[in-house]
Amino acid sequence: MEKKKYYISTAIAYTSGKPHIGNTYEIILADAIARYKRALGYDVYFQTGTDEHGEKIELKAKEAGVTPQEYVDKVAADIKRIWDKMNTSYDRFVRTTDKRHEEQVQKIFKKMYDKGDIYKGEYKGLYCTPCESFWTESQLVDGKCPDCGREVSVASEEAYFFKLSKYQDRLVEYIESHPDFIQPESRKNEMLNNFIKPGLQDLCVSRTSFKWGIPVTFDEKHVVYVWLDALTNYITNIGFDVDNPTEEFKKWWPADLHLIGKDIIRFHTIYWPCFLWSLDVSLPHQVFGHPWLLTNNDKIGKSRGNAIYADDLADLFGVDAVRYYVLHEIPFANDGNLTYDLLIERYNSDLANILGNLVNRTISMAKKYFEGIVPKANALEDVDNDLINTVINAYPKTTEAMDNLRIADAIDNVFEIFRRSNKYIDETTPWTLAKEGNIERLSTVIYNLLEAIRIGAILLHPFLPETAEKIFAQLNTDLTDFASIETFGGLESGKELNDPTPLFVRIDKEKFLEELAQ
Ligand code: ME8
Repeated sequence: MEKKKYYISTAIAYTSGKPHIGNTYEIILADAIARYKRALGYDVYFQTGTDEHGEKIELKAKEAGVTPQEYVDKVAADIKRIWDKMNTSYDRFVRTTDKRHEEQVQKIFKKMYDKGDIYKGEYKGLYCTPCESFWTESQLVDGKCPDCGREVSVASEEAYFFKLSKYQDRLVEYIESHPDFIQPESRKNEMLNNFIKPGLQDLCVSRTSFKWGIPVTFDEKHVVYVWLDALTNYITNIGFDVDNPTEEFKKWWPADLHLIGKDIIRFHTIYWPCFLWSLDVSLPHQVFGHPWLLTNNDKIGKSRGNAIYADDLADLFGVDAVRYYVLHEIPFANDGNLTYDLLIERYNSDLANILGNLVNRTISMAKKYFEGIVPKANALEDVDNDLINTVINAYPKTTEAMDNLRIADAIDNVFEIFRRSNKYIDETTPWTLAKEGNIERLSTVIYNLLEAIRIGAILLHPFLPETAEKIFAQLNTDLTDFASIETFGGLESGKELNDPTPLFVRIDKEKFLEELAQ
């Protein structure tokens, strides 16, 4: 049977600077979804990358005394390094300075122009002549240029515009008849009521005030507006061509999910659909605007000086601890908060206590009582059924949560297996069974625990791949696919376990925070 395809993308990160933990959250979230879909048997294509043009980048490069290309090469490499360090399994890392992308953007712009969807007009704004910059009313400081403080005057320059207004009714109709297109639901209403229904203005899609962009082929003093350039990455990199779309494009498009942050939903659910319609291309199935990660309940900003970086956190706590924290702490629709304090608490309570201790205790008991050989489960009792039910039900429950993009709930369902297993140890007290010489029952209890851990690790894999692999290695099992967790009892008796090694070493919070402050 042919595998069902699944195309997931993240936003492409600005190469204006090093991405903070909030930006990195997105790639980790996408990675968990992509890995889960692969484990379910989907043929997955997972795309991420960098957004490299625009005035801000041109300015940053100037400040740094390098060319824009040198600047973006360095930042893009840093972004890729962080994505790799966080163990994300993207299939392609795209860059908007890639030749193929640039050529297609030029063709796309031309096609829209030939079709009449892009026309030449006049951009009117408040202009500061010495700075050669246009400003909007709200950008002014005391009615003056925010850069140099001089007077601005009303001026106009020629620019190309995209006819958003032409697609307004179609967009309203589409969004209303496709309730899953924009998620979460609250965002859909916000887009319809605050932005689309009040009326769409035509969009200025070219700039002449700076050079670092993709030139318009038939009018070279203009560069393509950065959002038209950036959004099209989702099609240009899978073989889209205005004249002759490739088989690759036909295979993957439409995307199943554009995963993006809440601040850029507008671009993805208003501009993007209209651009696609202009090209006679169908729309992606879903756009999910995830909430934000805050630090100390404050917005993270590079200029605010409160940026926390994923690679620094990973050096301190390990990659999977960071993955766990961000996946677990950001609910479906509300912002999540990150502090060192909270991270250490979660680390100690969930990773070290609930998961790490369970695995360590269970394997140690198997070593002690059965010389490390997986025992047989012959003496089932009622108390076992509750454990087994919890373990078996976790799979469909986790899948359902993932299907609804409730990733924090999904990972919590997996941890339910570990919490239940710890309780099972308290209920069955294996050490008492050993003392009583009740080997039949002790075998069953240890087997059930090992099997619960195996199933839990398989479900955990998409979220914390490295930890899951460490558990598989300790269990010495190759039975690691989703098909092997539909029934309880797959783990082979008679196999020898490997030595237990601690997965997460408890952190002394006070001491750690003190050292960090030094
Ligand atoms: O927006 N928490 O790039 P970007 C969670 N280049 N997510 C956050 C966040 C936070 N604190 N801050 C930002 C861009 N994000 C464009 C995208 S796509 C065609 C072009 C998210 O580097 C943000 O919402 O500013 C976006 O989805 C991603 O990080 C990259 O942000």
